[in-house]
Amino acid sequence: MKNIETNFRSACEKYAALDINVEKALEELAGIPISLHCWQGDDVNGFEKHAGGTSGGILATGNYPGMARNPGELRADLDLAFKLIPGAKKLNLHAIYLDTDKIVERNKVEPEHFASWIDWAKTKNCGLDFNPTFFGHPKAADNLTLSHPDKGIRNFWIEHGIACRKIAAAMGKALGKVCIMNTWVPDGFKDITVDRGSARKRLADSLDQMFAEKLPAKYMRDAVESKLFGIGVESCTVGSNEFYFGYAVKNALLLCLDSGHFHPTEVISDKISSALCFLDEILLHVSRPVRWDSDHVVLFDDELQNIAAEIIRNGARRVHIGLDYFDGTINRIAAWTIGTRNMQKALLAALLQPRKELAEMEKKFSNTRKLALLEECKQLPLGAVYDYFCAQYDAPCGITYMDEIEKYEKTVLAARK
Ligand code: RNT
Ligand code: ZN
Repeated sequence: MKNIETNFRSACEKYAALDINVEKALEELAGIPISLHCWQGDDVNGFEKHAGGTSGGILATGNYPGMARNPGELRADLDLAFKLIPGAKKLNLHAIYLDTDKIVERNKVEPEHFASWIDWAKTKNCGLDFNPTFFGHPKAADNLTLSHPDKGIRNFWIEHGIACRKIAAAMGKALGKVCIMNTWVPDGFKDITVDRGSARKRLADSLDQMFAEKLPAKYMRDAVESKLFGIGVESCTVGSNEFYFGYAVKNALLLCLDSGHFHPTEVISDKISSALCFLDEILLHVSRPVRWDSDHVVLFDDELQNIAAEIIRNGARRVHIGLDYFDGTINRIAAWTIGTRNMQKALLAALLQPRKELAEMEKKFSNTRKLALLEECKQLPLGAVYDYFCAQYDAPCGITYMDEIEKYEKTVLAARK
């Protein structure tokens, strides 16, 4: 602790030389919640008795031992992840993570099926986010749900969406913290698609029905998530970026930007300020695309730092941050911990930039000095400040979090056969 404190004080001096108030940055960081995606804990399988798992272009690979098999195990794993990650957090649930022994059809899910999650969130003093699950189900076998040509199938999924919005509102009400409900549907076509227009009109019509009832914004808000393609739906995704950008603006919903859902050279960091010109709030699914996969563990890479910088520069209050990746080849608790801590470090780096000075330089076309300063910022002692933040929250500093994860792996995960 003594070292942490000493290193922190000397870091503060370095930042002070650039007129940056580190304590203020840490206060701001503490107020920015990151929503951990429950589905990293069990490779998106969920706990339904009759369906679940991935389909519709998403896929978790790997068979690292110790996957959570029920809500109790998932919560125990999350307890550890929450302990190892400092700062404000939320938990993001999917509808397939209901906690009940009964078979409950998707269109019949109710808040009571998530009572144990709400209780858990109360003990953590954290908010919940929610997602209807439009995949891993016989009625999604054609990779079409809300845009399916069959009205019966569309209605089933509309009912699911409506049921989920009520659950999201109940979560927000019970916890006194707004619940963001994100709608992603896998709908798409494998090969040449000749009537994209009709499919998109059906999707818009189904969404209109699903979102028809106004629910209190202090309890729940709706987001819609676009995608470019998935495995098996390579040629046309009905809910494309243009579709949802238009739909969100028209209906004043949140737009969800997932970092893995665009062309390889297209980045979401550049989309944040555009979306915020037309929308009050947006949701991010921070992820990392690698070739065909959109969901690798989030790294502290250039794009993550750019995303964080845009969040801070455009107002963190308007950007809800969720993570969305699933890796079954490494310890799943470590996957949460590494990705979330990286997101936090990137936010901290952005908070510790001389933002005003940089913007002034840009305005005055002092581009050489701006570039020089940006490069200097890369040498500032971010790690010493993050260690101090961890210590403030009794979270491990540096890689020592792995010691606890390895201990848990030996004692708890190894027993899950
Ligand atoms: C799929 C979307 C979606 C899912 C989760 C499980 O490509 O990114 O957000 O990953 O809902
Ligand atoms: Zn996503």
